Amino acid sequence: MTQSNGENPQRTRSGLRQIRDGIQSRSLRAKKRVENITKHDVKGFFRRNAFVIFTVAAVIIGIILGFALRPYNMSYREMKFFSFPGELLMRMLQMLVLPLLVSSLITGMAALDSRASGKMGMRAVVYYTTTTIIAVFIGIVMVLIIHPGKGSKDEFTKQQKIEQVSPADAFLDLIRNMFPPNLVEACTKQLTVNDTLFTLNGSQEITREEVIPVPGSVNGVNALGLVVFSMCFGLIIGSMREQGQPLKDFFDCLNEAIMRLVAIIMWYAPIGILFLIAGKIVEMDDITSMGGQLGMYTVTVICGLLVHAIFVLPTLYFVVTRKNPFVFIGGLLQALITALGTSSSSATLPITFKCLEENNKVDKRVTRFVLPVGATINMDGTALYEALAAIFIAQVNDYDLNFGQILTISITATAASIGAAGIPQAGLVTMVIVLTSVGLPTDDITLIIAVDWFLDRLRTTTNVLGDSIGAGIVEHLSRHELQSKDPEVGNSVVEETDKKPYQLICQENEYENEKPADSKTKM
Ligand code: 7O9
Repeated sequence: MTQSNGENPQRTRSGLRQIRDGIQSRSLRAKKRVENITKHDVKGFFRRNAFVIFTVAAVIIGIILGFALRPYNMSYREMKFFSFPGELLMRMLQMLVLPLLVSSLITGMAALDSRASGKMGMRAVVYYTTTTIIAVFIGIVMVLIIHPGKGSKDEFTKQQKIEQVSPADAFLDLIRNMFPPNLVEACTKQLTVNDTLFTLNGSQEITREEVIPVPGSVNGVNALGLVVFSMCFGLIIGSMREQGQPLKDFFDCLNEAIMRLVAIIMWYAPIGILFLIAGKIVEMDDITSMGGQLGMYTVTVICGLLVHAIFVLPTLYFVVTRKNPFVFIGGLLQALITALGTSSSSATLPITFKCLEENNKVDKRVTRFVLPVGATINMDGTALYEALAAIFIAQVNDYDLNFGQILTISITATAASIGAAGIPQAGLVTMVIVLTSVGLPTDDITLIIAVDWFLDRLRTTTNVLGDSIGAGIVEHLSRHELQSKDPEVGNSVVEETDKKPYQLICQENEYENEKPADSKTKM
């Protein structure tokens, strides 16, 4: 007892001390861990979102800088110097678009068998047409409700002549451009056929004049031709099995290399965007002199685009996938801001790829297939804009449109947005086609040119959003086909197996349950 009594207090004390020490050290460690976690978290948060934070900051600084420099009335040369860093970004992005388009379409098509790609293609086409028709509908409803045109053109000043285009010729150009006779030239030029008035001396007595179509070409990528070629080529390579493997590997590798270049250029993007936006704000005409009708027109377009981008597309995404659309859009922020800065959905394509694949983890087989096609034919913002602009011009001219004419406008606007990339000098030409289809004066396009640079940016952002949400929706709908581990369907595009030789992929799929321990070693 005494022993125990004598020993016990000591033991108790030392035990207590031990416990206290233990608690203290544990709480210290916990504190440290909490501190570490928070620091780590914050760091991680900034690192993960660095691009987005930089890009958003670039837009804000660009706007402030632009407005701050406006009072200095820069000369044209100075403005060009000022927007030079922005011009560089545009050139860098455009540099990557061609190899990216070709390699991603070829590998995307080669990775799927013709049945899977057919199904996925059908889904994409259904999505493109649905959203484009909805966009046109929103545009028409907006312009009819807000009614920005008051039936007078007094406030408009600029009047130029707009060249006439025959819709039939434009349509034939579109089909012609699908089949480029010279693939190298297709990377730099588009074919166009101009009507020229010729005087024919058919016989000695009669001299008659006739309009003759003369083939020519304009600068610009023939995206449609390259898309058609790459898709066919990829499909054929995919069906060639082992024989096609070297080419598959080649384009896979090309694509991977281009994506690494994109990752580097993305660091420069915020600077470029800053100067693109600031430069444009410095350059623009005085906004206060803008007429009331033009202001209302701008507001109408913005409302239409907002309804489509913030309401329709996210709802569609939610209905199909049951996932939060705004998380998805959050991952796309950088692409959207780049679209805003560059006003070109094709130049934004590299960034769109990066955002979808890395932030939103969309399957590469889907993005490679859906995004280039979307950038070429799916332009919701453009469709909405063209329908809205046509009706605005009718309102300014006090021209009453009946239901049939409004229907004609919606059909031509849809077609124009699908064909834009295949019609040379699209922007203006497609607008002319929409207007002529209902007999509106085409010269009035000049009324809206003053605000076009600004609205172009917004519709480009809508276009990019439409393409990206399309990729998300198509991926969700095609998930069963994508899950099938058929080696023929080619996991060669899926990240882990990306660089593995074909035989290894087959082996792994055969012995799925007993994967070799070092299945990641290259043979
Ligand atoms: C807007 F596939 C690609 F990426 F290589 C590709 C290359 C070129 C895709 C498309 C094009 C292309 O030429 N597109 C194009 C788009 C040509 C003319 C007009 C337009 C319409 O552009 C939109 C608009 O003005 O509303 C918008 N600026 O999405 O880029």
